[in-house]
Amino acid sequence: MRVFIRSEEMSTMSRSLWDVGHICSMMGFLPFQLVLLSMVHAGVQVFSLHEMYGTISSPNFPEPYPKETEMFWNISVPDGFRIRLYFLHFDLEPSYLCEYDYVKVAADGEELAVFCGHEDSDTEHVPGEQVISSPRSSLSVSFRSDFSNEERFLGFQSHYSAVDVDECRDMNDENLACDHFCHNYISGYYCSCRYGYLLHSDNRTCRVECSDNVFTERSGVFSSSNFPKLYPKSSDCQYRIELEDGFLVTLEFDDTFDIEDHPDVLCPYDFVKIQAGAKEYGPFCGNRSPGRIQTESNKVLVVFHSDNSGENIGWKMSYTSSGSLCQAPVKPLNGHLDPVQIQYSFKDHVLVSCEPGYRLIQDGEDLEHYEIKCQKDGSWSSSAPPCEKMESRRNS
Ligand SMILES: [Ca+2]
Ligand SMILES: [Ca+2]
Ligand SMILES: [Ca+2]
Repeated sequence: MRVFIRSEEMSTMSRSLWDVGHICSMMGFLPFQLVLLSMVHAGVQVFSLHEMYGTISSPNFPEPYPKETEMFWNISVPDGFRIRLYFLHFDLEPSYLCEYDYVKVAADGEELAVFCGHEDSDTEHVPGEQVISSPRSSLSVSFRSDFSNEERFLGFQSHYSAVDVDECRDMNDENLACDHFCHNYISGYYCSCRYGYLLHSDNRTCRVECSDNVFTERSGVFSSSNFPKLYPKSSDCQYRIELEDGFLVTLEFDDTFDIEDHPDVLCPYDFVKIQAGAKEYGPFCGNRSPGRIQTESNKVLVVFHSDNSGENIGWKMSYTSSGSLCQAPVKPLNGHLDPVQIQYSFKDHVLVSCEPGYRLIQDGEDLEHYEIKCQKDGSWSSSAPPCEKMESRRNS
């Protein structure tokens, strides 16, 4: 039966001793306080371990450990490793919730395990075969014995070793995981990308080179890379439509539209922006297609930015262009125009010709055909020359 003072009473005692020391020091008895301090802290021994493996055991092991002992081992290994700790021998004084003597294992300020008791009888609190793994590259072990031991307890012996973290398998943080391929090696890992992609300077995400798309045709179609599959991360893409002066570009986004967005902030992650002359459209993101945008420019720059996370499909757009309109040309008498259209616009060509027996007369010469062009200012290059009867021309 234990008749000793338990820990709470001990700490009360220590505290009152401290108070005595404190009062004495205020009264000028400094030496007494210093002695008292070393008494209170005398039991705690702190060790820093930086080796890749090692042994930690209770004092005097395998002889019984002394009472009133506090020891603290701080193990740290290089980044990219974690620490595995296990016990080969364990024999501490048993107690309810290990409040007498114990071994505590902690990491990053969190308690991972508390052990006490005999290996054979106290299966609840002994480590047994358990292997403790630190979440990161440090781990601390503390041992404490109280002021009495009812029997001879031999203490413990444990071993630790640094093991490589397989970041490819154990990566929980999405913000650190490789975008495409992950390669583990001892003490670290690296990422690589599928063919056609480049590793971003974050060494993690895979970007594409997509800044040199130039379209000079009067109409066309383009989209985010991979559309309608997920678009690449960490990319800044540029699509330029460059048409001659006199054309106006109209853009039409496909209904399938999916760009990472935010419920409260306007397109903070990924976005499409359009610059057309002095006008800007966007930023656009989310799931609603911007639809049709009628620009007033012949030069349009579409910019698409994606950040380093998220999985979205992207966008697709087609563009058309229209030129300035020309009034329908006047058909010469006994002549015809080809093609006949409801509307004529910049760059349209019209071929003027005459009915059989008639010839076009232009500057005193007779011609079979004559071509007129709709110009960028909406005027025709010239008017259609008249058709004259061959007979009358010969007779004249
Ligand atoms: Ca004890
Ligand atoms: Ca590794
Ligand atoms: Ca994103």
